[in-house]
Amino acid sequence: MTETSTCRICEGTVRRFVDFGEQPLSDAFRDPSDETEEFFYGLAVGHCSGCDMVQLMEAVPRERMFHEGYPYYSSGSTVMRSHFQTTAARLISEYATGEDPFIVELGSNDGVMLESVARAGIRHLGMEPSASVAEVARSKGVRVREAFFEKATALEILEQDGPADVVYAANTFCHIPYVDSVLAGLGELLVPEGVFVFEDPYFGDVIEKASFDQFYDEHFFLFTATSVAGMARRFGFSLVDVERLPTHGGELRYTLAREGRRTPTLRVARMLQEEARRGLTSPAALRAFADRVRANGDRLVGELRALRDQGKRVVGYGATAKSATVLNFCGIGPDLLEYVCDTTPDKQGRLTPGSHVPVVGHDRFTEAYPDYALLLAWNHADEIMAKETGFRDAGGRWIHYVPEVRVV
Ligand code: DWN
Ligand code: SAH
Ligand code: ZN
Repeated sequence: MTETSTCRICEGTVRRFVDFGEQPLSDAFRDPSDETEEFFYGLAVGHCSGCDMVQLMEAVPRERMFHEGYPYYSSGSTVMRSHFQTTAARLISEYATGEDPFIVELGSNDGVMLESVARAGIRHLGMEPSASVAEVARSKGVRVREAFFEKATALEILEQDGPADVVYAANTFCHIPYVDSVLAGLGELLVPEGVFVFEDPYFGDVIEKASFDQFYDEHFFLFTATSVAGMARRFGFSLVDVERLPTHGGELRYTLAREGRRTPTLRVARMLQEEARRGLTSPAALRAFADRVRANGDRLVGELRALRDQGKRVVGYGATAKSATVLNFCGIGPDLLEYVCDTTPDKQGRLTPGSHVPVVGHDRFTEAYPDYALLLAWNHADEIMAKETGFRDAGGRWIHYVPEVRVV
């Protein structure tokens, strides 16, 4: 893997700071009878000193990741469902105040957020290229267009529906290397005072928790307030608000408006100051992160091998996209994990990408509790711990690997 690449934001030089080697597509759960060759790409992460953006060194073509077989359904978590209901209520009360408001969502997935907007009778459109999840959203009364959002599709929306008051994107903008096209599209689509609100995993949390599995094919960028403020400026926008969210292991919600149209909140300045003080992307911080990744990976494999040698039953909990990075980077396969359980029907009966651990339904877990469960869906720990008290009562123990390897 090369040591440098060209920055997607400023065309400066991106320098690699961590390399996870060859990786499969994180959401390409394999049919056991599939004999075609599995697709791999080089997963390494770099930092651009020109604009401070953290990004992957290599982009996977978008059609390989987002298509009719995309298996991630956002409504699979109770906590996330309630998060998106609250979000819909806020978007409506803050931005749907005009005569005939129009709300657009990028990456609307199974309609988890827009179903509340549809129910409120507000004009809306979900942009969602993955047919599998778009279909579920439609069945909930959500209006969806099955396409990638970019400048060309933004212009088509504008022509058909007129300008949008707010465009929202959760866990989607960081999936898009072609930000120039998306921000140009937003420049066309939004009303003059319109805003782009988006939330994505926060690099500040990745550094703090060494949560290295936030890096995988779909997560092209890991943003900070500093890098987003710079990116916005470059494309005629400014960062006017920022808010910390507890979702997905720590995220930031950013609000962009056209330059000069809205006054930035105090929170923006405070966040930028805090990031500068923490030195989030300093060479020392990036080096320390890479060291922790290796150390935690080694410890995790060591723990799993020890348990196997003691004849313990160990399984994985949650066939997350993130876990592709952990399992493949650490070389954890069916010799160390009996199965990974997951509530998503589309993932069950398949094998985890690259590492080929069977994915089974949640029933398998409760029918005969294992001795240990590796919490791959660590970002949903509170929700999962609250409902899996039976596992603990049966003497089961959880293996965590974020922020460090712990058995509890
Ligand atoms: O950014 C992304 C996020 C929003 O979703 C996408 N690129 C892809 C996906 O990433 P992920 O797969 O890492 O997301 P989650 O939400 O951590 O995935 C949780 C997985 O665990 C799902 O497959 C559902 C499953 N699950 C379960 O089996 N039991 C989840 C919960 C809460 C449970 O109780
Ligand atoms: N917003 C949901 C889904 C996140 S998964 C949530 O937070 O849970 C990312 C989603 O973005 C996928 O459903 C994928 O199909 C979609 N996506 C990827 N590129 C996109 C683009 N250019 N425009 C719109 N959606 C896109
Ligand atoms: Zn740059």
